[in-house]
Amino acid sequence: MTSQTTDHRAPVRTERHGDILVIVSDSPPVNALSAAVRDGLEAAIKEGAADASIAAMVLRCDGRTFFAGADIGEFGKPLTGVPLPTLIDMIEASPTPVVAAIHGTALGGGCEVALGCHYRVAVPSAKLGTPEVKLGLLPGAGGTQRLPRVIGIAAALEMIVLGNPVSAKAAAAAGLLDRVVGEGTLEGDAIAFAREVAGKRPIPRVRDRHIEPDPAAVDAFREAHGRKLRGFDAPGACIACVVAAGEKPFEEGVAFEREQFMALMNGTQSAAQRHIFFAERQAAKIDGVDPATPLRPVRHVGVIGAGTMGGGIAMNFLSAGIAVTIVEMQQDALNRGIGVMRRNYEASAAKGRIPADAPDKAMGLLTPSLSLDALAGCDLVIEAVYEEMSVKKELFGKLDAIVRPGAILASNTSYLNIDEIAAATKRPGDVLGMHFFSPANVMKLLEVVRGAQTSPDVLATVMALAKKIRKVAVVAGVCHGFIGNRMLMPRQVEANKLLIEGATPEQIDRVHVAFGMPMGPFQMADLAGVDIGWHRDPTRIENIRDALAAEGRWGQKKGAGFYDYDENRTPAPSPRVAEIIDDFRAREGASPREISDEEIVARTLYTMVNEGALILEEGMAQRASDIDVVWIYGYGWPVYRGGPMFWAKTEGVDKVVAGLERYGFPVAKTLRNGEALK
Ligand code: 3H9
Repeated sequence: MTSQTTDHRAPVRTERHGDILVIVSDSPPVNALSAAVRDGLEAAIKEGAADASIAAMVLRCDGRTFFAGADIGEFGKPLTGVPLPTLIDMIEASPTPVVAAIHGTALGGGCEVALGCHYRVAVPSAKLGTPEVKLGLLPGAGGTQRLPRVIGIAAALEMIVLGNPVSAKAAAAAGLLDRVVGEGTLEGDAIAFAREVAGKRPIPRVRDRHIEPDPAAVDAFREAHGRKLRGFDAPGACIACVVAAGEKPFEEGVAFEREQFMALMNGTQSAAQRHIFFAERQAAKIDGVDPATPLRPVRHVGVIGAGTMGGGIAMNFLSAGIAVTIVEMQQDALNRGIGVMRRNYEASAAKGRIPADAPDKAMGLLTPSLSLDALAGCDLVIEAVYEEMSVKKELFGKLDAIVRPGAILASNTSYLNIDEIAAATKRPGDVLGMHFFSPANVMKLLEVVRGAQTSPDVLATVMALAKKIRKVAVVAGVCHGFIGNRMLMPRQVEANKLLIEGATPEQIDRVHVAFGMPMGPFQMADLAGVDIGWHRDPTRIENIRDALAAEGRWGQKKGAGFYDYDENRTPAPSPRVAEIIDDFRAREGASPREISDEEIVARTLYTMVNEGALILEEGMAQRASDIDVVWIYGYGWPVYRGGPMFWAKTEGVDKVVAGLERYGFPVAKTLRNGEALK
């Protein structure tokens, strides 16, 4: 076997293995199909096609993955190099067969390249997918036309419109792979496969396959998934393209796909979703901390509190295979907490979301205890106890004496001052905040609160650990409510004032839901509990919330809050709440007026942006995009609006500033000069 290697510095090289030309892309970290890669592939395919001694070509990638898609960083910039659709057409038109040899994740344009190849083989651990919809796009290099021709309309809808990748096994079963090869022998196996198929004619081309329309599959898909796709532009365009694949000749389908792709690419939603893709990755970077900082090992985690929060926190680690000791004060509370955790796991297994043996595996890593002493050997201890400074300080003082030196001590507080908590220990450098969001085993956001004395390696360790437990972590500074809850406050204050001035809870919630939030501020209060943070004195009624709490209108759990609920928890406007609001209006001498939706937006959303700008000015967030990540992953801000700071940019700084001024809010300096939105 001879092996010749061409230019080593280029991202694409060719190697001859007898009559097989192996084309290798080496463009770390993920072999994104940048202009240089596309040009290199074009040259390599031409080389193979022009050489009569080459019987077949194998296309593979070095590094951790096959092409993970088009280079997202190139989007929105002038096109250079050969366009991806042209390259894929060229591969498909090659008179010499091309075999895609896949490992890692063949995503988006990467999957489309594989579909342009004449054959596809992959290792068992490989995944294939078209996640463009998550970037507000659709597979725009022929993917919407080729994929349905290979796996059928119904399966293509699942992959293209939901954007979730499939395993090699599933891909092979669906006909997307011709063979699953050995895990460690991809290149050799792909070459052997290429020799098997080299002489077969005609060369199979996906574009030549014919499929029938399948309106029943399209209706069933819409029925099953329509609700969760509400507000997004891309899924509808994806569906239209897949439908076109069944109805139009290939070339016409591709032209339709191109038109739809360009419309999405030039729209605000995709810009917002691309912004979030990079923002999420940027959030992991810590200002002023060397990325090479050695991390502390975290093999055993302690959690204090087995309530909803503590149990949820513990599950994150157990699911990631990390041992947890959980401590409660009373046996029955401990038993209850552990029972809830097990039932949560079993429900996931019953729905097929995790393997059948996963609940036992996870619960096998859990050690319950009634004593803090059981935490002595932990590498990280997270407390999730009552939100009261004196309680936390006492606990941290005790932990300091019990837990081994060098272990990290974290508080799950949502508001309290981490520096004050750290001062209760002799190791303030090892203390920080880990603010999980409820339900903690589900919500992706983790605010990591950096105290004045938190050591860089402690912060770096916890940020890396967050990725391991599949959270999106954002560094926050010490301030009341950190990033997320601090921005919630002006929204809450204004929403309450608007009620007095003439709005209804229904109107305010409707504006928020129409904006794309999963629920409005009053629906959220009812879900979380109107009594949360209540002073518990029914005779002390200072605001509408106090009045509701005093009457036992604690929200959904009581069947009454800002809304009345029936037994299915369906909300209805409450005449009693209207009376309470009227009482307050009378008490404050306010005569209700017509409130416009525009005023609600300015006073409840622009004020959040303003608070975000203050948070940046004070250095409590590292960058504006971190604030966006907090709101997307912690509070359900619609991802197609890109988070509050990105959204404010799309609204226009001038409009936001004018809106704030119209209603008398002092405008943050960096919002006024646009710096906060950069
Ligand atoms: C598309 O293909 C459109 C076509 O249909 C039509 C075109 C005409 N481009 O996530 P990680 C960077 S749209 C540029 O931390 P992991 C990423 O920013 C594309 N950069 O690693 C990060 O940079 P940094 C469809 C990219 O191991 C670094 O690589 N494809 C791209 O956790 C490591 O990333 C997708 O949507 C890219 N395509 O996960 C797939 N991908 O180190 C998007 C990654 O500076 N990618 N980077 O922060 C992914 O889902 C994950 O990155 C992947 C690896 C699963 C591949």
